[in-house]
Amino acid sequence: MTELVMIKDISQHVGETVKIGAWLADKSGKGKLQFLQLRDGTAFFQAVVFKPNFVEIYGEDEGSAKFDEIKHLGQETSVYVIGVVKEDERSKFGYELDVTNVEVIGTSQEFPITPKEHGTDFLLDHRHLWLRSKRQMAIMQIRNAVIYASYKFFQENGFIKFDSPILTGNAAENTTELFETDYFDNPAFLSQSGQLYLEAGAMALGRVFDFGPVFRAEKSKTRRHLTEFWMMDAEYPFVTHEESLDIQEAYVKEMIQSVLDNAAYALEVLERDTTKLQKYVITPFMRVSYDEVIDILNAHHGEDDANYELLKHGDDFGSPHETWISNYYGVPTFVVNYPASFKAFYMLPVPGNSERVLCADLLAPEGYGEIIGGSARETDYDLLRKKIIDFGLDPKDYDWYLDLRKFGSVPHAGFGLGLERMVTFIAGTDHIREAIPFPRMINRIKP
Ligand code: ATP
Ligand code: AMO
Repeated sequence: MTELVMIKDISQHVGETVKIGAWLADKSGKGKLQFLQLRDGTAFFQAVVFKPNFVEIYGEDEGSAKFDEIKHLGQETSVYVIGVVKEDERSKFGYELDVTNVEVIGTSQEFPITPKEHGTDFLLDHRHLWLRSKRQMAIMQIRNAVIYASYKFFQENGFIKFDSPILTGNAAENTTELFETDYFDNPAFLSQSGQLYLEAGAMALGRVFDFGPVFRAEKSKTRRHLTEFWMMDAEYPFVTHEESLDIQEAYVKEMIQSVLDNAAYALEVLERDTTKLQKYVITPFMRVSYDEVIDILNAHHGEDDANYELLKHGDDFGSPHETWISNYYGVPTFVVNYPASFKAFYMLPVPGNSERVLCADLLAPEGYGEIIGGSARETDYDLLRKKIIDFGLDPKDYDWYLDLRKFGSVPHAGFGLGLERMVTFIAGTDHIREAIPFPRMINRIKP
């Protein structure tokens, strides 16, 4: 018996003697009993040490000494624990380990994260240790399930993974949010989105996707913004905007279903209401236009808010409006055809209405707000070049991107999904900082 059993698989070993490599998350008990809360990254689980068993196995002196040693182990001591797996209804997990031996691997100093109240800054300063908590483990497992589902969805639907560069010479999105760096005495920028490169990929390989870190010098401190986050970008030729929304909807549903199937324990730890998640998988997403949304907000919002200022068609709406809209529909909702004036330069105008563009933001329900931004792309060389100039950008920086419209330009569309926003939504947590192992925010770059 040399192979370690992972805690998540313990139910497959009822009646067997197993060996677990774990850390001691907590400990309780008195007299002849010690309850060890073990964690190995896959789950938390209770092991029971009963002194008379130890005396029976090891004799009075050695058995008592071993039991006393276990009684004094500190939180986060690393151990091999050997024992027999038993079904036990009293245990939250449904199973317990009847311990026959504990081997200490590494002792632990006093662990700084105690069950007492810690402020957010303290926890973030200790992020390298905070990650060991049950809740953080659960969120990281959901993140993993979302990543796995993303690769699966795209690979199974004919997309090719196409990696865009992280060091770039031009802005993809908003020039005020660029991180600049020195590139051999010339300026370079950290990528905000792989989209422009993916468009080149789509013209070469057809359906492409990219999954990597992107960077935005976000000045605002909100529950939904990081300065470094992971974006899932996809781009596809010969696809209409409506078909693009179909792809996005299928993708989001598959991610949610995959978490329900593969991270059930994590959802339980987080006490996530899974009936809501199931509903999002089976219910068609809403599709409403920006102009309808303005009317709906104006019609309903004044009812409970006397200070509400009417929105004009053409106004950008903010995060409280987004929250209200996504709660109003109760399912993920695509808001389509925003004004061109506050969207990116590369978006294709709505046929017959140059003031609106064929784009969509997908708003998650339950107040989680935008999780996807996407659009159909301008295909005409002259119109795109004019847009670049109108947006105050230098067409020379985009010569390679403009080239894509010179050699067999085709209708194409794509989208970008913020991984951490998706994870926050599926996990049902409050703040995006817990959805990434080491969050980068305006005042935080350590650890
Ligand atoms: P566990 O799941 O290990 O029993 P937990 O429920 O405290 O621990 P954490 O991952 O530590 O889970 O964090 C849960 C939330 O509570 C976080 O959003 C954090 O802001 C806060 N928090 C975490 N740990 C503490 C603590 N020791 N004291 C106070 N607040 C905490
Ligand atoms: P957009 O700018 O809307 O679109 O970004 C796409 C998605 O990325 C996420 N996101 C963020 N997540 C965390 N912190 C941030 N600071 C942050 N900013 C954005 C959101 C958002 O929906 N190139 C286009 C996509 C495209 O059209 O293909 C783009 O980047 O979930």
